[in-house]
Amino acid sequence: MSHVDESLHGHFMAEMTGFLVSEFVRFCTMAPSWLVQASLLASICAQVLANSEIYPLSFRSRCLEFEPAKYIQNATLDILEYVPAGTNLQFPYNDPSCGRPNQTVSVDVCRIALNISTSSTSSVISEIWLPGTWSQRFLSTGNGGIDGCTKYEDLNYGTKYGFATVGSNNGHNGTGGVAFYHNDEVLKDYVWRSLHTITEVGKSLTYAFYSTPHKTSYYIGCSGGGRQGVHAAELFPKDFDGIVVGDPAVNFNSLYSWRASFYDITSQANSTNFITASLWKGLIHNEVLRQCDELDGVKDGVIENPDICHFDPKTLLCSSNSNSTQGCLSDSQVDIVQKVFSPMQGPNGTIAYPAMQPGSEISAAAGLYSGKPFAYSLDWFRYVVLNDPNWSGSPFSLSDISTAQALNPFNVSTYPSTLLPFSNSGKTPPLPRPTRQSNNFLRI
Ligand SMILES: [Ca+2]
Repeated sequence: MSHVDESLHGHFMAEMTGFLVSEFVRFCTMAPSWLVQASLLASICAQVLANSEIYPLSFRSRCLEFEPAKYIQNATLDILEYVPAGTNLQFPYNDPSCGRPNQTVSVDVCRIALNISTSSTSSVISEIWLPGTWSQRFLSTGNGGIDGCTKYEDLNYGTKYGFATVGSNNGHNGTGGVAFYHNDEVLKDYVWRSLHTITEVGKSLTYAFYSTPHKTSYYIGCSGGGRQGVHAAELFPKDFDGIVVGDPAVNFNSLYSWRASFYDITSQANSTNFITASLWKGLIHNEVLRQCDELDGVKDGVIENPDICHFDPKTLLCSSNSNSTQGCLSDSQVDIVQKVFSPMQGPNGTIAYPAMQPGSEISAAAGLYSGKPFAYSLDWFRYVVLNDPNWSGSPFSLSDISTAQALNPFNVSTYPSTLLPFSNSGKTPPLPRPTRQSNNFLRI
C-alpha cells in the first residue's frame, strides 16, 4: 500500500469508526426500550453509552450537522462542507481578478461560507474555517489594496497551525473599486466594518462549534490588510489579543495620491521620452548601484539603507555632441528620473509623501513606471474621491491630493493618535515594519 493509500485508508477508517459509534449512540438512545433491553444489545449499549464521551461524533459528522444559521442573524449559509486534508478546493465563482482559483487545504477543516448582511445595500461574504485539531486560538485575516479578495492562503495558514480562522471579501468582489461608487455602505465595510463583523461572527461560531470559547484571538494582514489591523487596534481594542501587520498602508490618502502621481511623471508608454522597463532595470539600476551600493560598506548589489543614497541621474545624460541615445538618457528622461526619486509635494509646500527609494526600480518598472495609471489609485479616485467613472488618471494635481485628504471616508487614513486602549489591556500595539509605506507613518 502506498503512502497515499495508507493515509486515505487511515482517514477512511477513522471516519467510519466515528460514524458507526455515533450511529450506535443514536440507536441506543432512541431505540424502543424492549429492544435495547435484549440481553446482548443491553450489554453493548451500556458499554457504548458509558464511553460515548471518548467516542464523540466524528469531526466530519459534527461539521455536516452544524447549523451556523442558528447562531448568526442576518446571514445566509452559502457553503457548509467537510474538507479533508490534501483537498485542492476550487473557487470557480471567485472573481478572476483576485487570482485565487484554488487552494490546497493542509488539515481537515469544517468550511463555512456565510453571506452576512451589513446594511440594506451591503453584505460581506465570509469564510470560517474550523480545523479538526483546534488549539483554542482564533485568527482573523485581512485583505490588500482596495480589493475584495478572500485570502484563502491565509485561511489555510491559520488552520494549519490550529487556529479557527476567518476571512472575507471585505464587502465587495474583485480587485476593482466600482462597488464603492455611490454606495457608502460598501465603502464602510471596506474601511473597517467587514473585519469587525467577521471577527464577531467567527468567534460566535467557533464557540458554538467546539462548545468552548477561544482562549486567545489574533489578526494578521499586510499592506491594505496591515491598515485594517491598525484600524482594528484603534476602533475595537478588545477584538484581538495580538495583531501582526506588515507594510501597513496607514497614510492611505497620501499613499494612493502618490501612486496616482506617477502616470503624469512617466507619461504614456508610447510617448517620446517614455523610459522603458529595460532602461529602468538595466542602465538606470546599474548606475544606482554604481553610486550607492558601497555606501553600506559592501559591494553586493544590495542598497541596505536607501535613505542615504542621493542618486544623481545627470551622470546618464547623453552628451551634447553625440547623436546617439544608446546607453544614455535625454534631458526629459533625466527630469523624469529626478521626479520619480523626489518627494511628492502637497498643498502649501508640504511633503505629501516621501520619495521612491533608489533600488526599487527593478520591481517598480512593471508597476508604477509602466506608462499607465496605477489601477488601485485609478479606481479609488474614480469611484470614491472624484465620483467620475470616466476620469482617465491624468492630469493629477495638488487639488486632487487635497480632495482625497479632505474626504478621508470613514477615516480610512488610519493614523491613530494613540493605541493606549489596546496596549492598556496588556497587549502589544502593532508595530509596522520600517518599509516605504510605514516610513511615512513614522515621519509625518
Ligand atoms: Ca551594498
